[in-house]
Amino acid sequence: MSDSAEDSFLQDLIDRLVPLGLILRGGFQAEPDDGAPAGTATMLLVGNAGPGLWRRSGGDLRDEADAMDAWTQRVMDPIGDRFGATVLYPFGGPPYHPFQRWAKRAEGLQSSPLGILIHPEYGLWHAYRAALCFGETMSLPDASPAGYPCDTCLGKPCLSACPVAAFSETDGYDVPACAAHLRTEDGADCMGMGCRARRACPLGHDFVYDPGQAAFHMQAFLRAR
Ligand code: B12
Ligand code: SF4
Ligand code: SF4
Repeated sequence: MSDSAEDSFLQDLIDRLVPLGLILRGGFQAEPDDGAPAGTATMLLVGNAGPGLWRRSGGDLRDEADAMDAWTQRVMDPIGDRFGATVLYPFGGPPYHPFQRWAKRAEGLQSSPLGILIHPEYGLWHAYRAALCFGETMSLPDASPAGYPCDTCLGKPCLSACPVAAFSETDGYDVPACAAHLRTEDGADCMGMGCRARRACPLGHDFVYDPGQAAFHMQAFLRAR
């Protein structure tokens, strides 16, 4: 593809994602140890940030198990067909595709002390929904390191905000302690507004999920435990 054909190809893709509340989250040239399907030359990541996905497409979720995953597949499979890409999803495992590793390559992000990738603009309020795998090599802008705000974050409030100290820099995330708390009356705050540790981060305040969206994800997390 020529550079201008690639530009219009990417713009066409973006134009199909935006009305759904999805965004193109960068891409990279696949290396043999990336875990991409054989023959993949370029991977593009699709995801969401802030309340946009919920506001645009939340009403299209159906009353079914894993409703967000099912919706994602319904909208992304046809996009993959149209653009000639194999679509991979972050769900459906184990084993899982290494979406966070791919995201680090695509956008130059790094892990926060919570395990979630921190984005300089979106903070902790973003996620990945699909990866598009192409056989052609596309020229993509290099993912310049996005900067790592956690290094200079005074007091790292995310690590002390959890009422049951489920996060620690040395021991990672104590999932059973978190889930047990969420099942109590005191867990209603996290269940209704989203993880308090995530909310304590000073970055990305304009992207904090709407309460309905946060509650949806917390319920899905707890159901899966
Ligand atoms: C299994 C899983 C979990 C497990 C265990 C996480 C763990 N200890 O590894 C559980 C159920 C606990 C979990 C919880 C959450 N998860 Co989760 N999870 C995954 C999943 C499906 C697979 C991870 C994996 O094993 N990958 C395989 C390895 C080989 O891939 P990798 O990229 O090389 O590995 C990375 C991860 O393991 C990560 N990691 C290590 N420890 C932890 C701890 C946590 C909490 C997380 C999120 C990641 C993480 O670091 C590795 C190197 O980068 C991914 C989707 C995916 N396919 O990646 C989402 C994913 C990592 N989760 C995500 C999210 C948002 C959450 C929640 C915040 C969901 C919520 N409630 O809203 C919660 C966090 C808890 C909370 N209190 O809110 C996002 C993170 C997005 C981002 N900004 O980085 C992902 C990418 C899903 C998505 N659709 O975007 N998750
Ligand atoms: S509170 Fe600070 S250390 Fe924690 S995720 Fe936010 S920027 Fe990083
Ligand atoms: S959801 Fe609540 S209990 Fe669970 S880790 Fe976050 S702050 Fe802690």
